[in-house]
Amino acid sequence: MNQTLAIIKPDAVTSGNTGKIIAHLENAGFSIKSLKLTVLNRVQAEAFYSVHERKPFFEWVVDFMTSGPVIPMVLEAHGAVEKLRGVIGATDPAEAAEGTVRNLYAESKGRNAIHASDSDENAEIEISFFFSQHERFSSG
Ligand code: 3AN
Repeated sequence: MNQTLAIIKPDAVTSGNTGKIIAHLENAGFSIKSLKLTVLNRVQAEAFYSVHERKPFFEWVVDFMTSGPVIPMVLEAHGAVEKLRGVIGATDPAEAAEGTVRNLYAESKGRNAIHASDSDENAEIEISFFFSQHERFSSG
């Protein structure tokens, strides 16, 4: 079993799609190992998106991710990182495959409903960013 980090973004939380997205992820076969609702400050959002700090959308993404509550969660499944990327779909909802989370719930390339880690290495870093060891459920 592998773990990955998902974040339901402010657009989806504010528009009332949290429950539907969580149901979608569970129906896809993920087991939730940790979850909380929190509000990021600018320092946290800048740190989380630091790999994008030279991109033209960096300020925009920091503004957006601090604009309302987010729901980070640790998800477990076989091949969790790749599986979740498939379930959420492409960054731009116009390109996201039918039935993916972004196809169903994203508004635009920026307001795109959900984040998912892009590698096992980043999953571990991103999980640790949001959850301490004792907040992470382990069945084994
Ligand atoms: P993904 O979230 O699919 O891994 P990345 O890593 O290319 O996508 O981008 C990280 C985040 O930056 C996206 N989730 C999105 O919120 C934001 N982003 C990417 N491209 C744009 C853009 N052109 N305009 C606004 N925000 C963007």
